[in-house]
Amino acid sequence: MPAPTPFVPALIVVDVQEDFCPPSGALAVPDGRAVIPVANALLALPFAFKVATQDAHPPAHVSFASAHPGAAPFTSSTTIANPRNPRETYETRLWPDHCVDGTPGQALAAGLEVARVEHVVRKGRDPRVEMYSAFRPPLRDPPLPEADSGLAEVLRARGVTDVFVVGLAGDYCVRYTAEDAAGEGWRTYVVQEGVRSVGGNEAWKGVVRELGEKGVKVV
Ligand code: VGL
Ligand code: ZN
Repeated sequence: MPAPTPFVPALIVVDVQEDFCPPSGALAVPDGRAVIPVANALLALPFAFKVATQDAHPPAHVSFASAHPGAAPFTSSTTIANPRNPRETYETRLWPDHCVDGTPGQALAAGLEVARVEHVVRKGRDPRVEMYSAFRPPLRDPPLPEADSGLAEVLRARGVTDVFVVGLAGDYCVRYTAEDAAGEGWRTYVVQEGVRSVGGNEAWKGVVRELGEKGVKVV
């Protein structure tokens, strides 16, 4: 008989934080609080490893509209360059100030069962770059090791084979976290009931297609 395929599943709960939850969050995702019971139900299951991520920005982070004169949150964007290679750039949307160090909005959302979380990743800490993915910023030519979260190494050290993702926001941090996980070679699943998006259901439908193209299964 062939050896059974190893199955070592990890759960990543992405950015379930007060600032992404209505009604009070600075960058409230529509219906965002609805992901909390789903995340809690998954956290109660015997995943081999349970991770939560936290968007954790310093004041005046490059993704804040307030850091760019004349820019408006949600509607403006800016070009971010790789600090080591001015020719590598990407466009990113600008946001209200959110998840700022030392503010209550950065906290994991009330009611999330954080006691079951074994590892917390704080991301977006480098003031120069946006980082939606829980793994690393999109600037990779050359990569910026100081902005890498180290999560890939932690998952590899645990022998993880499969990654399950839920959280906020589906069209930003969930999406790029799942794409990077699949790109690292893990079988990757997004549990749709546990996701809400900045752009609502319409935005999420488009993301589902793109995730499929990157090898991520939406379940
Ligand atoms: C996120 C926008 C800005 C997210 C983080 O967690 O999806 N979105 N920062
Ligand atoms: Zn952010």
